[in-house]
Amino acid sequence: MKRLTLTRFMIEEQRRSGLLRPELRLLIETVARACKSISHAVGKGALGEVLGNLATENVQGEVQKKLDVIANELLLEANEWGGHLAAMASEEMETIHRIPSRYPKGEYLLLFDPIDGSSNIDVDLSVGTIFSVLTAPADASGREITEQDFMQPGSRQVAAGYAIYGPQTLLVLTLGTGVYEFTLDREVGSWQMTDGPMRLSEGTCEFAINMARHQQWSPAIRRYIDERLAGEDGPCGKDYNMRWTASMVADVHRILKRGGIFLYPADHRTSGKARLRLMYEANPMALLIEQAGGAANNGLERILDVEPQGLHERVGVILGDKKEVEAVAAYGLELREIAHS
Ligand code: FDP
Repeated sequence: MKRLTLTRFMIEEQRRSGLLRPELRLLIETVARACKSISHAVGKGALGEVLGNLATENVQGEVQKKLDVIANELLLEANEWGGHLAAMASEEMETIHRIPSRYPKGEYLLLFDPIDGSSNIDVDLSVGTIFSVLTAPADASGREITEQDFMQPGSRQVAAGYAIYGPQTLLVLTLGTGVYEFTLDREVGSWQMTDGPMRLSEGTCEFAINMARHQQWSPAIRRYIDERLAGEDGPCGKDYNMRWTASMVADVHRILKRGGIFLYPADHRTSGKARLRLMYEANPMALLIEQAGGAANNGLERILDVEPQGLHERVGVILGDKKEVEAVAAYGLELREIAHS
């Protein structure tokens, strides 16, 4: 079967819409190439001496895994010299990474979580790379890029996606006109389209949440989950399944493929302290989910409308099947009360 490669897909998209700029195409190709190298490193595991922790912590105070740092370096190196970027930001770096003066600069800003779900690395479960692309403000050309230039809501993303390093290595991408999946042909080294435009199945009775954190949930989240756990005899009148892989990429990918809802709500007890990062986790995933016909909010508002206040800001995340996300929001009066108290 002849499949469309990532390169050809983007060239055809460029011809079709005239909106996809060659520099953005180069950026996506470069990120995809770096993801191939990351996939290779992940796949080597203990043989490549890439497993385990380093003695360092990242800006969030989390112990860095060797692969966090390796993947971060691979993405920085691959994207530094092509002339398509103004600057980069990563979960693993406290502040932004400007393009060194010896290289030409472009207009795009790239944000990434080099290895998402890193607690899974050492136990051989799926991890991934998440990325988001913004355009630098028009007045930024000719001056030094600042962190403030990144402070744009997710609705301004011009592209977003993730690579997932699981039984297969996949790249899932949106350029703002649908969501497409590419599988890495490891022998040939090319990304080949295997799904798309992807549409989220409605009515899947599956939710993903870390049940161990139930003491942090607001009354609205408790009610939503309790009603689903009540199954056929409860108000939903049907049985639900629960899945949790502790890797957002894997959980969101499952939802894109077969439906359901993912919840990592903000902590009710600590007035909204949350786990997931807005700019390089929640925003790209929210764009992908919306592009596939789903919804994404933080319990109060659409994630893509949140005005960021900081590079590493955290946000509650509820995403997936539109009806289910709306059901949580409908129970969300309590959440709103907490936010305004
Ligand atoms: P990780 O810190 O391992 O990279 O990014 C945050 C994240 O993983 C998500 O991928 C995942 O959904 C979540 O944390 C897992 O959280 P729990 O430890 O609460 O399960």
